[in-house]
Amino acid sequence: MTQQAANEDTRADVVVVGAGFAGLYAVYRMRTLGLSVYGIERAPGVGGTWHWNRYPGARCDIESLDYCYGFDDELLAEWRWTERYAAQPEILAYLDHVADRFDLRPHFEFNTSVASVIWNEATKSWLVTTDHGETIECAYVIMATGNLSSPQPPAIDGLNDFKGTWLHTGNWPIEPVELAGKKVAVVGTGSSGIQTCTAIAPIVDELYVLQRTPNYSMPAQNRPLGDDEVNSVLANYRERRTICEWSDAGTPMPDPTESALSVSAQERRRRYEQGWQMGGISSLSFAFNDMFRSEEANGFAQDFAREQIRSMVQDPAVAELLSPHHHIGTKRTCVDTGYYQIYNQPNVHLVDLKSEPIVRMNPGGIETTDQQIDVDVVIFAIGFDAITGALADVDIRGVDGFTLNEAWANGPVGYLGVQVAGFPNLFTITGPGSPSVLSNMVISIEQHVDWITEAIVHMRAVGFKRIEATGAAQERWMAHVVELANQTLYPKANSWYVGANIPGRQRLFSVYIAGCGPFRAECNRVVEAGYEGFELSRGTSDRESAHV
Ligand code: FAD
Ligand code: N01
Repeated sequence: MTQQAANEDTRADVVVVGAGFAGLYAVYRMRTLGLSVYGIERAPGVGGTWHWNRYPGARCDIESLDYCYGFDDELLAEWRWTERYAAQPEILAYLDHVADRFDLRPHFEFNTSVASVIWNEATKSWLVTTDHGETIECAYVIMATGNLSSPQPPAIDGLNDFKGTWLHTGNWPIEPVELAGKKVAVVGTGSSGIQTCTAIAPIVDELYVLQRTPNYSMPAQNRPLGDDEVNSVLANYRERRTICEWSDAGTPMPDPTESALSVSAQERRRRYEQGWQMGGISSLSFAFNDMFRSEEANGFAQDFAREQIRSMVQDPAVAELLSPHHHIGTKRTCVDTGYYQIYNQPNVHLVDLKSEPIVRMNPGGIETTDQQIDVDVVIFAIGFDAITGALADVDIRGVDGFTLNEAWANGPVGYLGVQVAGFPNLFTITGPGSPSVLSNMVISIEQHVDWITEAIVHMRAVGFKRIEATGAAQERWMAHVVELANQTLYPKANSWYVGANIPGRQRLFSVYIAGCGPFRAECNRVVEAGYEGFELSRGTSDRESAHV
């Protein structure tokens, strides 16, 4: 942390929490406004998701050429992605490069967690306190804390009795973990579990995959990116980026326009097969426009996916256990390179936790109702307290001591994903009510940070110092978000999207399902309507530096 970043008495115009894609860009944009920025990050370095998730096989499922920043042409031209879907080390190297190229690192206090963020009505400023006991007073707070950054801890009896090593995919050590020749159990078969199992199956002695619910996984059809391909994409990159920004998912794929019910069975199959060859998370969802809306259309895609599983897995009983039966896509679809084929290896054993639940862990490994599984290493790929976890962990108190956890007692709410009513000048990135986790997150992150930056520019231009979403606007917006979601199959699934993976959590589908383009249009409209739904006022903060 340098003096450039914070004033001597630890005041700053803006505190940014988090140094992932969102926090890095937020610091960059705030600095371009001439504001003093104080960044705080729990990890020892930048990267966010890509710092923490170093498990074997971790990689993105949005194409690398789109899962990157678009704000700087020189950055785009100088960075060369080597694969269609980059692996974790490459994405982390990219974010390290961004941090150095734009000199962002000195703005951050690393190895530091924010413990509380308290609004002071008297001074109209925020007091941000860290776990080191330091307090920073600031005019604005940007919580760039991530939607998938709070790993769900394993709650299994006897965990501490286990004599081997246990790890969580979402908090993987920086030091190399030796798995070759070991007996390993992986608990959980979401994206992280599927990637981990696929990567380690060839090197471990025995692999036990403990599956509670099977998930659909699409073939990545990953491949190296050659210079010619990259050059041709970069030659028209602005056009491609604009398409991403105005699309539903934040990707350059054209949004589908036809119903699966409007074509013959033969034509449907042809399109699914075409999608399967194309690969990626949208292999089946880009074929037709009603996969997420129509039980029947979804059923066709499910049948096709289960048929693929049966064709890849030799043992029909194992194939059946691996075959999901929920609406495809309503739990995040996984993307793999050879996942189903690992079950044809003699060292890979599928354990069906539905028929034999875990009883406890013990010194040797995991005891289920049917067997003792002795292993050297247990890898928990059991997911995150998604969307709310990182923010709920911080003691955030707004006007009149109203806490964020009170605001979210009935599920996460927000206005346009950037603010929660009752918390003036505090911004969230890809928060509730935005396309967030259903979009290419980097597209969404840039849009949010740009919107916040423009809002601050506007406030400075007209002499306002306080911006706050109104409760009425937030209520209207969330009602719209929920109404749109209820027209789809998404809310029916027991997914982390609705908080179903956290026992006792109030279910709420808080993601804006209409997608990036319609969301961007609404955010622009709100600005054109004079920041409709936000209260802007002069405030009287005497804690802002002269240039704010
Ligand atoms: P994060 O990257 O999560 O960064 C948040 C940071 O805030 C973290 O470093 C955390 O340590 C810090 N933080 C949180 N709370 C505190 C606190 N109290 N004090 C201090 N620091 C704090 N999205 C896609 O669009 N495409 C993909 O292909 C994709 N792949 C993914 C793969 C994995 C394995 C995972 C887990 C997620 C993936 N995602 C993907 C989602 C991914 O999280 C986002 O794309 C993006 O990286 C989020 O960036 P962020 O900066 O918003 O949050
Ligand atoms: O977590 P998950 P994840 N006992 O919640 C099981 C992104 N991501 O880390 O379905 C036994 O999806 C649980 O079972 P069930 C992406 O957005 C992207 O894999 O609840 N099992 C499930 O199988 C993704 O969606 C990539 O019955 C338990 C699994 O653990 C999000 O991050 C890669 C259990 C958790 O799956 C989260 O993915 C990785 C228990 N007590 C992550 N508790 C890309 O490829 C949970 N489970 C881009």
